[in-house]
Amino acid sequence: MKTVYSPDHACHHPRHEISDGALKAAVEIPSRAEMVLAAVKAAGLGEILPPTPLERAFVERIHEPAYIDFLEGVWDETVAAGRTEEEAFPFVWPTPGLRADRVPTHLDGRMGFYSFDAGTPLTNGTFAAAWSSASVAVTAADLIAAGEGSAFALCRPPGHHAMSARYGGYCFFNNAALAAERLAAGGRRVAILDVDYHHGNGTQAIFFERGDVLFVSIHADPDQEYPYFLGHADEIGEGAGEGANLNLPLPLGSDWATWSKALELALASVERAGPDALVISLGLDPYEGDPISQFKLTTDDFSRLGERLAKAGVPTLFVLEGGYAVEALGANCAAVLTAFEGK
Ligand code: Q9C
Ligand code: ZN
Repeated sequence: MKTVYSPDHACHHPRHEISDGALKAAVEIPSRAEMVLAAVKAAGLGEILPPTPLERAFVERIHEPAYIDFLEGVWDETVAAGRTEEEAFPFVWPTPGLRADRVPTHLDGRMGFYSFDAGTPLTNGTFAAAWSSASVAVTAADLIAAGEGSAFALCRPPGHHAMSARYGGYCFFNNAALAAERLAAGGRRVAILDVDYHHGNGTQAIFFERGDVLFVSIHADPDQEYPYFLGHADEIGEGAGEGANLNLPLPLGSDWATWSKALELALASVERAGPDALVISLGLDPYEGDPISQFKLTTDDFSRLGERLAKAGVPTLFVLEGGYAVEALGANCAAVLTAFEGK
């Protein structure tokens, strides 16, 4: 399996994030991607390729032009406002009862307009890193389009929380959605299976009214876990997308016995859709040792996941999402990918 990787992820290097209402050490940090890269090299997974340049017009199929402009310019605005912190955070949002039909001119208004949480630090190099991450995903999708049976997009920052015009959950561009769009644009039917611990609210929202891309997600119950406001079982899609969205929320503390039952339901739904390509939003945060998550998957369970996904028999693109147990990230990622390869 080929891996697509860019060192430009390291341009996004937050020191802090706001988590549980307080300023904490950031967990979505460059060493995550470096650990995963080292592990795929050590495992001999296959060639490691750089991304090809990404066309803005293609990104605009998923993200609003004004949102792309905002992300591209926000750090200059931050500096121009005289701010000297290493990160910038929003703190006010157009919730129901406030107006969302005007984009404010002030930096704090614009940050709030284009985000949905305060937990996602913007830094000097965020746009460069997020753009490179999206490029990695689309380049890897092109490998599948060219006939590869599998590929790994070593994306950082992650993407599945990003909506068409809102960042959040450490995500800026929705890498998996861009990859799925690339494959769907070639006339393929696409399924996305999101195994990150957190619900992929951005990916769901992007495809909610589309019937050509199935979205299935296994995640912690949003009543008890981030992102809190999406990811329930009654969200089944709308219009042409009705029936093309499946959420499988699980209780905190779920282990492989529980999780693998949801996986079987997820794959049964994928099988019914009969896709030409499968995109896995590969969050490694269901791991028992993850510092911000409360599922109990082991490294061996990640091997079981890879083995089971291979049995689906569909060309499969793995897109890296979350996972914050930095020391175990490489082993867990390699477990999925090498088991998929039957190694
Ligand atoms: N106690 C991804 O895994 N913090 N994003 C939640 C709840 C935000 C996770 C804190 C978690 C975002 C891609
Ligand atoms: Zn996650």
